[in-house]
Amino acid sequence: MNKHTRRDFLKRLGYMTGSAAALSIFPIGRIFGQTTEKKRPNIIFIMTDDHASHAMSCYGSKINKTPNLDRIANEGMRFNNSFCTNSICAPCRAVILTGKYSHINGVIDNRKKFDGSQQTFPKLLQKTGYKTAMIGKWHLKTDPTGFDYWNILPGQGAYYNPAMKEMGQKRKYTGYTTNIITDHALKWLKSLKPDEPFCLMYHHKAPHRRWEPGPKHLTMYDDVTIPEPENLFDDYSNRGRAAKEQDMSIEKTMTPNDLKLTPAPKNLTPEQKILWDSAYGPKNEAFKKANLHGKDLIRWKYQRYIKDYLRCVASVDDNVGRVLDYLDESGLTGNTVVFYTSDQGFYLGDHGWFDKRFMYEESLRMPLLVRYPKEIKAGSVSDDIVLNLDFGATFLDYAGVPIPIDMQGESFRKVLQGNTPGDWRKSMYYHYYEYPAVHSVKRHYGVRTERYKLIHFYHDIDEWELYDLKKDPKEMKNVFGDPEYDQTIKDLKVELKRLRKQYKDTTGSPV
Ligand SMILES: [Ca+2]
Repeated sequence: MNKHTRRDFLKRLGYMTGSAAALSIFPIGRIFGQTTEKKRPNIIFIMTDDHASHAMSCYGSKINKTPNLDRIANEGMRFNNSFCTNSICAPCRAVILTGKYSHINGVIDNRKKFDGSQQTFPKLLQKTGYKTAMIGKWHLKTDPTGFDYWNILPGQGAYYNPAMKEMGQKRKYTGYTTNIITDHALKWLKSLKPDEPFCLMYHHKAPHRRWEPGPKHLTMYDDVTIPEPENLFDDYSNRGRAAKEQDMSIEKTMTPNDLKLTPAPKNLTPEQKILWDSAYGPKNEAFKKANLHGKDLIRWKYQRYIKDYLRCVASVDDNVGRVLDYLDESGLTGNTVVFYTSDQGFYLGDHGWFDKRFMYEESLRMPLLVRYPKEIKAGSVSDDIVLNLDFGATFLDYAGVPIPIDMQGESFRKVLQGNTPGDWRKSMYYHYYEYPAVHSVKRHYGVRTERYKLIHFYHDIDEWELYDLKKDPKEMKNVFGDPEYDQTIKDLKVELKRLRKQYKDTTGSPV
């Protein structure tokens, strides 16, 4: 729904002002009545932490299989150009909740606290009769608001035997966190009354650093060598200082703790510790004996990292399968919109890196799969640009709830129906702030279109980068300053200025 149709919709419902304040106090649920209420779809928003789309078989992964995630793609739509607006955990979550860029919602980096008194989509859904729940990784420092039920990991949370905070009460659980979060999600789904529309935020910690696999997957991939990305040994020539001065490389940044070369985590039960030690002990012994150096050592580190990462993903895949099975068994599949995404992408050895933050493709791109049999053609694929900014508006659209004018995202329900509006966005705006900080990725903003990406590193340095994604999809050559692209740069700067104005971003240096 674009701004115009949004306004028309508000008028049809009798709102003349369209102000967010008016919307948030009006009991919209009564407008719909009982009959319509029953038809409103349920929403399950599955989000993982740092799961890159190139580790999903439905995106053509060369390194793993994700059969349950693929089910969502096969029965729904897969997005090739779903992007985040600020590639880091807490900011992305705040953008999703509010439908507003970081400079508006206040969470520009992981150090900021989320102001839970502001307008969020769960609050708007709740006011219209939706049951809302937030289960799993939250990472916003303040307690969740707008949820009938919440049970979250404090901070980053633990991979094993996690403490969780349930409606304000701390409790400890025994087991593997990916399984436990799913147990809570299923328990909540089973507690709902029939025909009660619901919205469940089901959020995994996995596969976030330090990639601790569950007992079931500790030895998965032991007998195989995972293919390396072609730019694992990138030397950052033809790039600027930002790429050269980061601190997120597999070679230099990854710690013995990341690589499981240290003793088993202290919080394991004796049974879990036996399994952990029997999995890593012999492999670590072999590593010490091999006495690796140089590229061989980097190659070993990559294998250790990527296998642990993929083991964590395998558990997510299993557990998403449990939820999809439950929806089938309970007859909910037909009337439930299921989203799968991750808070941003991740470097899987690409450019020699792990982590995220940069506007480069691997961390800018979010996986996005959506299934809703009533409206979405099975096995469809979209190249339209959608953003984490759009989720809130899309959920409200499905629920028949007016989208407040001050939400900056747009509903992509029509895109999902295979009927993309002619004026759908052709470019996206990005802004990353967390510097100086861990991983040393300098502040930058930029614009990405179908073919080009223009980035301005404006803090600490003043450097521009331009990538021609058609000729250089791996972004190995900055062509800013190449006369061939003079006009392209002029056009992209105009577009960047327009987007900064549209989204009211006056932070960072002017274009
Ligand atoms: Ca993340």
